[in-house]
Amino acid sequence: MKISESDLIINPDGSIYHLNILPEDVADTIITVGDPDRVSGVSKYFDRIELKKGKREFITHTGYVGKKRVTVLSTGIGTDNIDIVFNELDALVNIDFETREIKKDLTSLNIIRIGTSGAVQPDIPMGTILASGYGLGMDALMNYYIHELSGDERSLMDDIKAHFGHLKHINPYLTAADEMLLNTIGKNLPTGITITAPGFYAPQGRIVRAKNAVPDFIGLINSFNSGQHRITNLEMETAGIYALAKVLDHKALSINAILASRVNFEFSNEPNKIVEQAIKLVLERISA
Ligand code: R1P
Repeated sequence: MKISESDLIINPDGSIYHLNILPEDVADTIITVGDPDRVSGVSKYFDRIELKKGKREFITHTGYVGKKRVTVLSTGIGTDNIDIVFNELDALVNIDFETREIKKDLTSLNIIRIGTSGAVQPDIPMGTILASGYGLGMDALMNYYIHELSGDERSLMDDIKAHFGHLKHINPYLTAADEMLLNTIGKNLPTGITITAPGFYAPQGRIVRAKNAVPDFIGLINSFNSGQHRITNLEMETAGIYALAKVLDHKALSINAILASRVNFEFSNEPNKIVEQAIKLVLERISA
């Protein structure tokens, strides 16, 4: 079936609407970062850079790490942007832009987020590089997609709903990391449930001047416990990445550079160093 020109917008030069890149510009291994400036922080380690393109907050560099072709792409902040990035990446590899039809042979991308995050457990210090075992979304993105849970996700979700059930305005969603990526790129890293919030201040329990509707948000999330599962950190993209990757049959892993301890009320004085360590670790493991 032909996908309409308003459902999937292709620019006159054949590039996809927001990302502004062509199908051949995308590698099968993709690193996403939130901050557009972090794209060159990753591609400076490439052995060869093949292309640099961009539009708005979506900057793309594609090149080689050893023999591996890798794309690094900035998403900007939030799961509303993840919706755009994931649908457009998927279209670039799985829709024939000439016929506007879904290809017969589908491509499953390996997508690794390198992002920053705050820890909510006292034993996870600033400087930790953490792999998200699960993404737990407190945002509304997955109210708009059909998202099926595995048996493990369903039973963990039941416990999450019991814990957060009194927050009537939130309909949380949960997705596990891709197991293969977790066991390779995320090997031996601390892991846990990452909460994805629809904002940075009250939605992450920060108190500045406005009055927060959810009292002691950090206490509420770090007291959750289900078997060996606990909530370790907070950020703004992982749950959307995991859920949309699953819906679209891609593989995803989120690697978090922990810059803040929300329980010790601290923020790192060397955030760039921690992000750099996360970048180097991911690139070493991608090319191994
Ligand atoms: C907020 O400052 C931003 O930082 C974190 C959050 O997820 C949010 O995008 O990640 P990035 O550093 O990857 O953007």
